[in-house]
Amino acid sequence: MALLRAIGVDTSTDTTEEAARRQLQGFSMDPKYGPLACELVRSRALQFGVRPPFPFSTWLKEQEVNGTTAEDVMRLLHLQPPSKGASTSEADYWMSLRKLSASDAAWEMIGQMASMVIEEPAQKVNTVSKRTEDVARWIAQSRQIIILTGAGISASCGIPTFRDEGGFYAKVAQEFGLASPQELNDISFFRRDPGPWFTQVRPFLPVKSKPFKPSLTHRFIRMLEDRGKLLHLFTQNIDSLEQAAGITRVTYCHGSFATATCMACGKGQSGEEVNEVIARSQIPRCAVCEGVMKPDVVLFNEPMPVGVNDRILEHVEQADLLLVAGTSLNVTPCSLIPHLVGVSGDVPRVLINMEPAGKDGDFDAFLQGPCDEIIGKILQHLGWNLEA
Ligand code: BV8
Ligand code: ZN
Repeated sequence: MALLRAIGVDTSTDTTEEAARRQLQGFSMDPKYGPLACELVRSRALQFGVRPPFPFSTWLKEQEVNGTTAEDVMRLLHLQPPSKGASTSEADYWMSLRKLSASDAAWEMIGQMASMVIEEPAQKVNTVSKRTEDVARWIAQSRQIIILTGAGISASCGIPTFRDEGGFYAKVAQEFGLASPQELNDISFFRRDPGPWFTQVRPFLPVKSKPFKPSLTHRFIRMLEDRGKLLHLFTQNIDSLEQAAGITRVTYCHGSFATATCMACGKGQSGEEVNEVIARSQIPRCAVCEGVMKPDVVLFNEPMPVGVNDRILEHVEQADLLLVAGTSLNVTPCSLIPHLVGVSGDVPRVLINMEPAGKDGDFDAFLQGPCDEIIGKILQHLGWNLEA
């Protein structure tokens, strides 16, 4: 009876111990299910988050009798399968598995080993590979689209991304000899020495003499707004290209260079003049107290701009589609948006990115590649005109 309960069989009606035994015996004699009985029970137990109700050695014996290879046994257990060409033989792996099966805590040990092995890839594993047609259909049917963007959507405008190989952070790390370039983007580092941060932001500073042009992806978002389909854009970017594209339903989650604030007396100022000073390789100073003027972009361990978290929570409930583009989803709270939208369970969530991103289960579709290219295809399917 306990065994039946452990695998989620309803035993609340008058099942006797004897009847339960008969049910299990019938199951084990079934020519189709019997030879896999242990594996079927183990996977049910896994679904219910409980320990399989028999020793690991019993399960392993069944696998051995069925002629399963060590590689497949490891895969079933979510352990690292033996790499091809490794000198360890099939017999060696079986020996290790048998040794493990001698322990009473074998299931617990396997659980721990599996989470150590799958934790990192599981964060990056994505999802159903849908076709652009499917995503275009979702867009056509939606009226409340939430979009989350990151540096990848400005890559085609000549602005470096942060974490890609050869990206912005790699250059910064090299230039300033830092183990972690993130350190330099931390507010405490800026307070100690603002110079390096001003040096590193110079390449993508929005200044009149060197205006960047919005990408096709920016213009597509504007088009969604014009067509009454954009509920809200949450951008992590600080290049102000949303403004250049004329998008108004937007939250600059990590602030922007549009304004600046004195670190000493709190006086605010428009960013235009401040940005010109930074572009001339100088440190901008407050007209009142000579304190350092910091552009209102959010550094690590600085609070989010007032209202951002509330706006996220308010909009995730109203969305009928989520599009995420050009972000590695490494930074909270924006990285939580896919999960938050997913809570309702019936809103499609799409990732358009060069590489997988986010946590397992964050997305229903992953369109891999340069976002302008993918958006171009989506536009074709929608029959909407936007010059490349
Ligand atoms: C806050 C600003 C309350 C300026 C940036 C420990 C665990 C978990 C969280 C935390 C923790 N300790 C602290 C935190 C919170 C912290 C955080 O998330 N840290 C992480 C990194 C561990 N967050 C904060 O501090 C935030 N504040 O939460 O307040 C609080 C306070 C204290 C402690 C706790 C809570 C503030 C975050 C502000 C971040 N600001 N910098 C500057 O850098 O100079 S971060 C930086 O990352 C940029 O701003 C950027 O917007 C952001 C996100 O990066 P992405 O846009 O995703 O760029 P990335 O390069 O990573 O990826 C680009 C992607 O595009 C890649 O995937 C690539 O494949 C793809 N791509 C490239 N080309 C294309 C493409 N895709 C499509 N097409 C292409 N063509
Ligand atoms: Zn001041």
